[in-house]
Amino acid sequence: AVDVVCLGESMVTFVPSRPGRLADVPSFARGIGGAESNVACGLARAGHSARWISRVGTDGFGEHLVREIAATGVDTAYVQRDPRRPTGIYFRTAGERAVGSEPVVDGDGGDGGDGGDGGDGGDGGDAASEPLAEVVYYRAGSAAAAMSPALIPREPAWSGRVLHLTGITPALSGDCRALMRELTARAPGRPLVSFDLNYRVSLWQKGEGADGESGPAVLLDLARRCDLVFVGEDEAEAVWGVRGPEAIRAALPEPEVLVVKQGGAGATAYARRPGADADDVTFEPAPHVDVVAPVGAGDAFAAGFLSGALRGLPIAERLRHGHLMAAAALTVPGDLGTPPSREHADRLVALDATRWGTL
Ligand code: KDG
Repeated sequence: AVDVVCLGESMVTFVPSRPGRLADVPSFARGIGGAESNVACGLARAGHSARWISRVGTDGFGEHLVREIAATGVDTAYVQRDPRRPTGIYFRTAGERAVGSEPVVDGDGGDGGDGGDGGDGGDGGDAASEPLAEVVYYRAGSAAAAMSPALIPREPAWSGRVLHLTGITPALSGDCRALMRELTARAPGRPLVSFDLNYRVSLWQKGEGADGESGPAVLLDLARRCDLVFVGEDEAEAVWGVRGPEAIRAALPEPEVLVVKQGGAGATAYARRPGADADDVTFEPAPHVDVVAPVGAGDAFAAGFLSGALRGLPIAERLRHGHLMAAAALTVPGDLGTPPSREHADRLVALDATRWGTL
């Protein structure tokens, strides 16, 4: 079996070639984005076998996405092409904070922006002095929004040791919500299901996908069905009004492992051993980095953590591998950084606490 299957929409991304607002910039550089394919690419780079399942149009953007993702070593054999619907695209500026605190960028207000420095992660930022990120999606009616239980059967989605999903998919359409429920159903043959909350407020509020369903309720229900859940502390507050790691765990006791990302401070994992009545709680600080762009950092964190889990490493080391991968993503403008090799990462992860703290 493949190590990890990641399922979700990816998009061609347009980022201004020069700093500025969407209203002003004259040209854009093309990149690729998509939380789940980012995780697949991170895992492939860390030496694991990863498959990405999605749908794209038969347009050039779909061709570009599949080619770029496949080039990182990810298996794209199960990506479907839809001749009637387009590939989703989106435009974003490089600012670190999202307009209206919309948690679209993996930074402040987003999915924790893991590993960010004080200016980026969590509450440390000075809102007034940080540039705002603008994000505009063109993904309503996309090929991926048509993903449904009929189009995406359990097999191949359940063909890996782990299935990684995010809270973006259920915001895309009713079909996508039905698929998420199908894939997280407790039934024979289900692999370990990993879920990154990835609360995208605009998709739930403005998107045609939500159809009046409440994002917070849908996301809580889905998270409860999963085995491993990643949540940003600020994101949990935005979606459920729950503050702090302890309260988040209390609100979400079902997953065997819950990882609460605390921005630039670090991350706390709550892990319940079978038969135990209390969690093992592990906090690992994030190394300090100068953030270039927080986008993609949460995905990289998930990839690093999953890589450590697949290798059977202790929880503290999983968290540290997550932080290292996130640091690589935080220090490049695009979604995907270049993480250290596995050997190098292992040496960094093994540093004692004082040296890790000053990385
Ligand atoms: O996590 C990074 C993603 O935000 C980005 O790649 C785009 O998947 C994306 C989304 O839906 O926001």
